[in-house]
This record gives sequence, structure tokens and C-alpha cells, in this order.
Amino acid sequence: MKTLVRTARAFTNIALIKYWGKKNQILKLPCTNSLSLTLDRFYTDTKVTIVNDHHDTVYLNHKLLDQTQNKRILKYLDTVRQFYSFDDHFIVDTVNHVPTSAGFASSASGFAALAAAINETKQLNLNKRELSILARNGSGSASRSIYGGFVEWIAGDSNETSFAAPIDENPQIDLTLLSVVINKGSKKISSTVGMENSVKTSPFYPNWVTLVASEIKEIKQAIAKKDIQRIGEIAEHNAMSMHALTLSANPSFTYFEPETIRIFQIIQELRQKGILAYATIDAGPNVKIICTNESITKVQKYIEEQLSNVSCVVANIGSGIQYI
Ligand code: 2P0
Repeated sequence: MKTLVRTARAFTNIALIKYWGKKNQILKLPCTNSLSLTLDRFYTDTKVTIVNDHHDTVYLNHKLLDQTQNKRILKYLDTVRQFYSFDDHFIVDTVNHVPTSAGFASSASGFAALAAAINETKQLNLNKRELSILARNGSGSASRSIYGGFVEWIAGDSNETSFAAPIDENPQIDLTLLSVVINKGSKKISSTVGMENSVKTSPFYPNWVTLVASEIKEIKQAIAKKDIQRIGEIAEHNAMSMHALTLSANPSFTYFEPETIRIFQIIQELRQKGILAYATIDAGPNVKIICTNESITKVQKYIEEQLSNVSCVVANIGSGIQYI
């Protein structure tokens, strides 16, 4: 009898305290803990089928990937086979559900969904911690997308001790996110390369490690108190400090574009008007704005009035891995 293989669904996450630097490139062990919020608007659905063959095939959004495009996924499948000592090869069918130009990276939801899909197909019966470890080996930020709500990735110092843990999977908090998309193109310096250059060459990197430790503590207190303003303040400061590492790397680089700075100025103007808005920016030019249900409409209206060439997408708090 053929068993029904379910599709795994994983949602993307936005880091409020960023992961920016590894102490082990192969295992993707980060230099610091990080803390994120899982979002509901962008997710990846992945189904994995075992084939009677000696190679893997990968489809993304129903298109067959060529040998360059599927390289990272094939390498990951080799790692998983080695971890769990099996020889099966797979057809990987993955679909990214992106609201019109949301400006989110897909590696977090992508590798979380792939790890969960392999768990399902191979009946590995992994618990969430083991699943987080497996996802981390694909992409660091994917370790956090196993859970919903607020999530902390504990850096650890080995494969077994580096995993995400939930802080509050279903927080009752008035927080909503506005993603402002400036540029939909892929970035020139990948996160992997950007963080490696920052660790190696920024004179401020040791300070970053100290800063993250204290900001994680502070933001967890703010989350417990549901203090949205404090969450925003800490997240914005942490994001700007991460980007200071790129500017202070040698050679210096930045993910910012002129509109990134403009939106940052607009956010400061909005705050002066008493409207709650705080920025967080990942390894790209797009800005994600932490808002409340009350402020988000005003923030979006103000941005669209000031800048005609950007698009906005609203996201709310999302859940962890699902099987559908
Ligand atoms: C984060 N980012 O915490 C940080 C903030 C981007 C900026 O995690 O090398 O794609 O695959 O582990 O997970 C993006 O890095 O990097 C990222 P790898 P990943 O969300």
C-alpha cells in the first residue's frame, strides 16, 4: 500500500536581533544567538518523493532547476543522507508563495520546508529541535522558521547544541509589519559572503557579539511585557548596528540604496508626529517597518505619498511548520 506523503509548509521570519556571522561555516554555527518573528505572508510548500534513481531532481515553482540553480539544494541533500545514513534520492517539488513583490528572502522558509518534507517522506520522526538543527544545516535563518511567533536561535557550539527554541508561539501582541519593497532584484553580495567579510574585517565585530547578548536579554523582557515601543527601539538599533558592520568591513560595502535611507528618515519623521514605526533591514535594501494595527495605515499612506516607486506589503505573526 502506498502511503500518502504530505507537503510541508514553512513561513519566513524576520530577525529582530540579527544573525550576522558564523564561527563554523560548514555546520553554520553562528557567533551569537538571534531572535525572530515568524510571519504569515510568505511561505514555501515543499514535497519530497523518493525515486528509484541515483540523482536528485529539483523543481522550483513547477520549473526544473538546472545544475547551477540546484547546486545548494543537492549539496544539502547529500548532507542529510550522510547525517541519517540512507542512500535514497529524491524529487523535490517546492513552491514559494510570495505576495506581489514582498521583498523577503526565501532561504529561511525554503530550507525549513525542505527539512520538514524530508522528515515526512523518510519518516524520520524528528522532534522540533532536531528539525531545527536539520534546517540550520541548509541555511542558518531556517532554523528559526520551525516555530511560529517569537523564536530564539541558541548559537550553541556543536551540531547538536545549535537550534531554535520558541519564546512565545502565539503572542497576543499588537504588532504588525509593513514590508516596503525598493528593489526586487537579487543582492550583489549574498548574506553568506557579507557576514563572513564582516566577521573577518570589521574592527567592530567583537562589540557586535557583546551588543547582541545584551539586546537579546532586553528584547525578551520587552516581549514578555508586550512593550511594542521597546521591541521596536531595540530591533531598530540592532539592525543599524548590523549594517554598521558592513560599512566598517574592509573593503566596505552596504546593502542600502538611496530610498533605504529616505525611508529611514521618513520613519523618524513619523515618530516625531507620535506615530509608532521602527525599521529593521536585512541583507538587502528593503525596509521592514514594525507598526501597530493603529499606526500601520498611517505609515503606509505617508510612505506612498512621499515615494512613488516603492510597494508595500502587510504581514502579521505567523505559525510554525505545518503539514498539509
Ligand atoms: C537574519 N540574515 O538573522 C539575518 C539578518 C540576513 C540579515 O539570516 O549563510 O540566508 O545561509 O546561514 O540564513 C540571512 O542569512 O545565511 C540571514 P546562511 P542566511 O535573518
